[in-house]
Amino acid sequence: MPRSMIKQPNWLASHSLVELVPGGIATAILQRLSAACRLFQYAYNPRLSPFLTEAIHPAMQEKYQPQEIELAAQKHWDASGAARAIEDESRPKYYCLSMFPYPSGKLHMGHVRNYTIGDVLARFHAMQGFNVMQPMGWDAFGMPAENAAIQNKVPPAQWTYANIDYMKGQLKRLGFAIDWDRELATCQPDYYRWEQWLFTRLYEKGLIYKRLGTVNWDPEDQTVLANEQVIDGRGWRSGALIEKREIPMYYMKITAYADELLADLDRLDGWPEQVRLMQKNWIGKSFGCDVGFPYDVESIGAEGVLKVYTTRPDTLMGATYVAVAAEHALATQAAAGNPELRAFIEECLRGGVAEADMATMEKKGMPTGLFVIHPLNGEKLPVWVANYVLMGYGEGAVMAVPAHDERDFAFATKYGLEIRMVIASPGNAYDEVTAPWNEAYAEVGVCVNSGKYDGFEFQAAFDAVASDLAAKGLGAKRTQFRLRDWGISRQRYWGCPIPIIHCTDCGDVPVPDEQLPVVLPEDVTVTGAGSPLAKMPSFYECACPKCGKPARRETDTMDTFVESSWYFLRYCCPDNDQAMVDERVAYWCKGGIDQYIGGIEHAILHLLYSRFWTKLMRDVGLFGAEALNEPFAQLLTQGMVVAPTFYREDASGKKDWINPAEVELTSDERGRPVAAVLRADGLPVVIGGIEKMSKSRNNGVDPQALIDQFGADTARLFIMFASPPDQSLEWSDAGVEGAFRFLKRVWRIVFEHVSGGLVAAFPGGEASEQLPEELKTFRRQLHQAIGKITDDYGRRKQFNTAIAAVMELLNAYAKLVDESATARAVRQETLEAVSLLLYPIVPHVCEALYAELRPGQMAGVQPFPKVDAAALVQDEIELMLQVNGKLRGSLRVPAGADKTAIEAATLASEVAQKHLAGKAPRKLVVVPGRLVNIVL
Ligand code: ANZ
Ligand code: ZN
Repeated sequence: MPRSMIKQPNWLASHSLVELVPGGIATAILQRLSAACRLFQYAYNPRLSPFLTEAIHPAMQEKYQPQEIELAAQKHWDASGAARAIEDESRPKYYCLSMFPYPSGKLHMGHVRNYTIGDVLARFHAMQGFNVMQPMGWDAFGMPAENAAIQNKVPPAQWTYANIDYMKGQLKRLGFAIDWDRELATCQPDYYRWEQWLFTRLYEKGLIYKRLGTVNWDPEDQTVLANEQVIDGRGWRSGALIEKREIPMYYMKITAYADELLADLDRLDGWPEQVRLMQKNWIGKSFGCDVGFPYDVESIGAEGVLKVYTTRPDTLMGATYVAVAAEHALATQAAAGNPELRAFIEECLRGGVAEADMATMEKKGMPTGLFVIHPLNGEKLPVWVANYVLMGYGEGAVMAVPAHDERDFAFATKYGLEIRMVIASPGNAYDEVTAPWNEAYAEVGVCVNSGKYDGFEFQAAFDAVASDLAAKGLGAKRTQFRLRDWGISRQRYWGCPIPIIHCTDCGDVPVPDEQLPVVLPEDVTVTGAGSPLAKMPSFYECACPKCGKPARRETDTMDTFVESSWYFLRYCCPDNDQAMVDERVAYWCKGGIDQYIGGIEHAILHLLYSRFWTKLMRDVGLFGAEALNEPFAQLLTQGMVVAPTFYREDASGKKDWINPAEVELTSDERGRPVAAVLRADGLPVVIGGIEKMSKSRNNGVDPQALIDQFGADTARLFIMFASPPDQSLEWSDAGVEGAFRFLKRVWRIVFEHVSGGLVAAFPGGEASEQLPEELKTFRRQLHQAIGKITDDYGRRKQFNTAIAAVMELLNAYAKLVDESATARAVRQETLEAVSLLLYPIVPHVCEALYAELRPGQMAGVQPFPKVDAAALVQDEIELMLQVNGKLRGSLRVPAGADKTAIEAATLASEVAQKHLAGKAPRKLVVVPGRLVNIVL
């Protein structure tokens, strides 16, 4: 067909369809023919797929068929290596990291959410021209594998690898653009050997050391239990009363980095403030003072000083007793002749040591009958044993100031100990008159009842007390951290073996490099009673690397937090069998990993340990010149996935939780559930609250069922649409169906357009000026949406609003009436843009749609749509501006401005301000398109 016969606007002539379609004019015609006539209704065939640059572009399938489209797209991405990340200095890099999963069996909705967020960011940045790396791996060591092994009698390794296999399949089915060449599992020797290697370096540097540590000992199972395996003081399996035991353990000296870990928090401005605060509190730097209380020799029977640590030396004159931890030497001494006290101490020792419980638990104590002397006023103060004093913090003893410390207050009130106010709050009603107190006044203020310190403010009192104590040799200022060294020994099997050999002559000898890795035997039987390693002479019998004599290999393994503290660095170079990391870390991690995404439950330990390991590796010199100080530049903590709960109660009041999938709901007109029945028996079930999806409430929705029914794109779209990434997401079947309907609608819109034949997209720029008003207005909306969505993905990371903007845009699209060739070009432009705008979230369907719109082209490699500045320009018109009917000037307003807008512009004009002089006009007369008259 000669070109002249096709009626087309000027810009089309120079930007013809022929150039857009590889294969030339013949192809273009064929396409039009086949699309327009629909003679050949090809079933969607992946091999003849629109993803391939084949000459014949089959007619678009009318129905949205996610399963076929998604598999075809995935196949194509795999074949083209779309997600492969290759170092390329010429492009800015974007390292997009999601917290790797524990291979528990199958993905849960929290995983799907986490990895979808990561994938959206990865794909968006790729379209923005970044060289993107999105890796994935497996946090593969840990207790659940051992529990499963006991239950199912399969070795933990076998169970773990089977789970990895299955879950990897699920991740692939979700279409995440993961570079699987970088996959790693922490239970593989070629991963953990480097951890062992670093362990030996750190051990030699004194950054790992051995000392006694307290563990939970189950006397019946003869095994050490993790805190979570101790339930009400008893072993979870045996039910035996748990004892505290001291055993040798390895510790990492994280306290040596406390100051740096704290100071660098200030630089992490890409992290949520809340997480920084949690880390800050965890590190817990406190400025305080040691205070010595000389023994009362009469009661204690010896000379000595009881040391306490306080952050409030300004309250020293208000100390009315001292309290020591159950493990404290004075407690032990007093218990010797006091069976009641001994029983109390034993009770304390059995209790959990979880610090979180300390604040809320009931304060309990007993007097020891011992006394100490107040260092400044010489008073005799009683010594108590109290369960709220921790042995591991400060000196294991506190000076108690009930008037100004909540815990001391609760304790003193309970046991009738004296409460003496020494801090007055300026402008507050706290004084002697209001005593007895209802609560402690824990703020700072001005000293009262404090002798020579009366009238001193906090810092002045702090300094004066500290120097008076120092003069007596009974104290000095001291800064300390709450952070403790990290005990990494675990008496478990399924973990990374600690690379130490115990020799009777040479002591603890690190395993030499050439003997690494110390491989964990995988073919074992786990019974739950003690570690299998300790029963395997083939594992623990060895020769001392130093003297060659028979020696014993350490059978403890490392805390699994160790593996997760550096996996993100290994992703950069997983294939290096000569070194832990190499120069590729410098490329990918320069300036920090660009985005880290994961659950808030890892806000403290995992992130802190990862920061610590990064600094350790830096100091061992592993990063070369490009020293990496902090691993994660940007952190996004995703919100919880919550869902309704359903249950039935049995006669004893025990709740039987029922999965939402088994329940049939009846909702009121507003969509709120009013009744629920169990599908199986049609009888009612109770509707519980909305709670975090969990096993214990049986309210998890299986992502697999969702994918099977609607496809991955619907799952991804629903999850991204239901709420912003950092907020909690409420599961809703109606929402899922809505997401599916939306994709069907997009499909139909494109189908209808494509059926009318393809055209070149409207090019924008200068051509915009000639557009009729309707198209101009619509294009303005299109390009405003592009601008907004770009900002939503990039800066705001709020994908729900990006989706909403596309929805609005498509509503406007549906209302377009213009059917001209130009309008078709604008429609083409819009639909191409929509396929790219939605691509990061629903890449499969967008890949298919884009291939229909631009045969032979792939959406994923296109640049993200750009705003056409020309489209944003609003035409202005000029109105005459009169005052009392006399022409006084003119007013420029947007062409489409309504009456209210014109009135506002009038009042804001210089002319109006001058003539009105602050008064309101009597009247404003607007003659649209012509003039405004201000009547004074
Ligand atoms: C007297 C006092 C008066 C205190 C007052 C507070 C308020 P941070 O900031 O976390 O370092 N403390 C010291 N050692 C303790 C231990 N082993 N177990 C439990 N509590 C202990 O907290 C320091 C404060 O915690 C110290 O300051 C001490 O109580 C308490 F109006 O001393 B304070
Ligand atoms: Zn030896």
